[in-house]
Amino acid sequence: MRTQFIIVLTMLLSLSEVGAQLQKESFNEGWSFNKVTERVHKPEPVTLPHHWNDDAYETKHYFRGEGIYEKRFYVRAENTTSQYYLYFEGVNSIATVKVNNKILREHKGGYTGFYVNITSALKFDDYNSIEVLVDNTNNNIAPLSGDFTIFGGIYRPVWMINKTDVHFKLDSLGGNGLLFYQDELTHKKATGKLEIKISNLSDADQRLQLNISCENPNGKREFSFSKNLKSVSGENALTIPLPSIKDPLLWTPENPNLYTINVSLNGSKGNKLDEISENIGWRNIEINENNQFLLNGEPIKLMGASRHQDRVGYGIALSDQHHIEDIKALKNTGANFIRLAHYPQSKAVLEACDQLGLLVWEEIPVVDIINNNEEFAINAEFQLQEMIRQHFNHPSVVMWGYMNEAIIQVQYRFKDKNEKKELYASTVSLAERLEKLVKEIDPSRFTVMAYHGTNLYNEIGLAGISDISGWNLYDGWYGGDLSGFKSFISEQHNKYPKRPLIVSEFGAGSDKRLHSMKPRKFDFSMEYQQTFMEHYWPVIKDSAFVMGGAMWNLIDFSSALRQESMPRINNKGLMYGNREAKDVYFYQKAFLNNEEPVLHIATRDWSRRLLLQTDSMQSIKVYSNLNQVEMFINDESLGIKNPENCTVTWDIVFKPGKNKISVKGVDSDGLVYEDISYVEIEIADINDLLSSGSGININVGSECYFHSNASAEVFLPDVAYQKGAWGYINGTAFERGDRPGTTAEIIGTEDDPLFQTQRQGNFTYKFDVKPGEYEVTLCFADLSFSGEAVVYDLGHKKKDDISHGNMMIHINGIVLEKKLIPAEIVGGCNSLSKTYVVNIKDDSMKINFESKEGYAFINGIKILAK
Ligand code: GCB
Repeated sequence: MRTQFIIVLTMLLSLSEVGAQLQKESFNEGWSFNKVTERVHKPEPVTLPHHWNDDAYETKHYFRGEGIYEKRFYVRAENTTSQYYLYFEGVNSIATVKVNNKILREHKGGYTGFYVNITSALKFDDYNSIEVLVDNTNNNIAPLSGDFTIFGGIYRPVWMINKTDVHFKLDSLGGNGLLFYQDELTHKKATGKLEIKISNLSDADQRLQLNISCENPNGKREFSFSKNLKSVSGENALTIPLPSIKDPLLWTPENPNLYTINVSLNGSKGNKLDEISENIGWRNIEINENNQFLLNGEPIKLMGASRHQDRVGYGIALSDQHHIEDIKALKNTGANFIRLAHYPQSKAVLEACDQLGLLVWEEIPVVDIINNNEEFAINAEFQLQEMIRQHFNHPSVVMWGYMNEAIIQVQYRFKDKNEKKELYASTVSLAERLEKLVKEIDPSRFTVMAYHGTNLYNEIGLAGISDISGWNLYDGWYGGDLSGFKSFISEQHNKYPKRPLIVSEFGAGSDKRLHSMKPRKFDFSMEYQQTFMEHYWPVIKDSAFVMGGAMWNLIDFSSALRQESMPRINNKGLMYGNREAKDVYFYQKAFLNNEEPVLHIATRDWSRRLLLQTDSMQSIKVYSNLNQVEMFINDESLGIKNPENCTVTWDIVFKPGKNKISVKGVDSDGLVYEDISYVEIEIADINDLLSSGSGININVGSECYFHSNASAEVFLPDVAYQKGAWGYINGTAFERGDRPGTTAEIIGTEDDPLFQTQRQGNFTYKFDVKPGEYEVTLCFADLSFSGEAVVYDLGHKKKDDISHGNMMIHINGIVLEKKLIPAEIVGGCNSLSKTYVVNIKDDSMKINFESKEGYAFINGIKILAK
């Protein structure tokens, strides 16, 4: 035992002799977590990062409340350490940190990191306890609401940082003591300076030495120098000009050249006290008189996407690798721009943007609802200061945002004119404060705000406060049509030609279960999202006055309040929540990526197709940035075509069964590329469907094919009756305004899209089946109850015409229902499926729906032969 002790001791001594010093260690292990509800104490063991809102994927009433994280940890008295800090990378939303029952810090803001010096509360050579009370209730700090889930928890890593009394200052804004300022930059020369803050927590003044060195992207030392200084007890700040660098390698998205600055702090005996190493980049950013963004003097159109930070299965408790994977996926599309919506994101994200070359718009979560009070405003300022302080040194960041759609709630939710006026005015004055603050702390970057598509922003004087005006535009999705996009931005430019304009959002939802040969606005088909994106990107590219665009959104993300086709998920992603790319991802890639050849058969989202006879000709789309593409079906050439707008289509009649689609493309150097995909085709024939046991399933009221994950059934688009087949006679498909169906969530089913459309009136469905026994399932949801409107859904109208459809249903004269009122059985917007077994003696089956009160309706039909 004794010998072992001596060996360990010798190892420790020899480690410190070679200068090894523990600087920080993870503090993520061994916690217990307990929700503070009804005072029930049921702690569960957790490892950080952790969040408590898995329920946000299930219900819009996800838990917003308090949670307590606790742990015990041992602290040894050490010579090398005298100050102990905890660094929390992110806790949503309010954190109160207590060590050994002493409150050391309260931090308000869920998306920025913070330090806590815990030294004064520690017991040495003993166990200590820590308790972090976390609160994600709606608490008068931004965000109060938004189209994203406000997950609660200590959801980013925590570190224990060991320091001596004298160290680089870990400040109350989460700064690490080092700021880099670029002064002058040309292709020939780069100059800059460092602002260094040192905390001397000892009582005495100290003689110190700073050693500063810099390596270029190739690892070559650019300079190295030392500086002696005397630090007084307390705070010390100094600004140190850096030696100029000759022929600097500039940072650009194509060549994200990073220089590393190393700063170490030594005591009078040459002992190392602290060190920091930061990556910096040399780049100039300007906006010219044509409102173009210039990087290093060259115009660059900013094109990319926004990104939220959650991931299915993990919520927001992500690993650095998770973050990096997302940023790589965006870079891979050829994007040069990312909007970190709607809040500051993890250090790993910013580092990845620096390293991969993405220009960043980062913003604070002042979105949606803005409280008109001083506490809210002061916290917004604080979050802004923290964000800028913490991410200041990242060359990728080029603009700071501080508001998103700041008047949307006031516009739609408030009725009183005077109240509206007051709230508009207070929003403008908050914007002016935030704008001023950015300009004070970081005049080197631009400010930006995102508005939704209304001139109100101009009228109330909010537009134009920031350097850049961002417009979130959804023409052809929530409202209007695709052409409205160009008209809107042109109108803005004509009215305000001096305002730099960026399209801060544009996107359309898509659900892998929905496919359409006639894609239309708000049908959530994969195909409409493609149509939408194929329209917007060229307009952005071709409109010289537009600085750029960030599509909405890189990945489907969690938004617990959202309903639509996939409740709880905003499905406007280029990628699914599991990070699989949708076909539309390759359109964006073909459109933006000039470096890498793209050749992608856009059939991956829909590889098994049960088709109506009338749809047996399929338009097969290929996304490519190559000049020529040759299509082969089952190895037979269909000829060569030239993509336009990175898109080329062939109309193909497939043979039933598995079909091989292959394409070859040639680039300008004559290199040949290939892509292969398989589609499985079945043509819906009434007899085949019934005899094979698949049955005839109809997605009533919709032009979309619906693939149910829940039942593995395919529901065919609703069609008018044709002899020898099936279909409706009379009635009308339910449209809400100019969109199909409702966006309200349907309770009691996962097949929301099936139940969200219906046929209404007095109508019949006729099936030309042979006599025999059939199982008929009728799927109902009374949609006259509108569900709760979500404010982002600008086209959603509240519905008051409650009808409580009351209907009589009979099949070939047999009465199935005399007086069926689905809403009375299950409630409005709830699913009700009823199955009836009937014996058909005639040559066709006719299901009659007759209104008794309100209107008769049906949302889905399934017919199976017994
Ligand atoms: C917006 C909002 C964003 C929403 C998006 C949408 O304009 O800024 O937070 O998620 O629209 O999908 O509706």
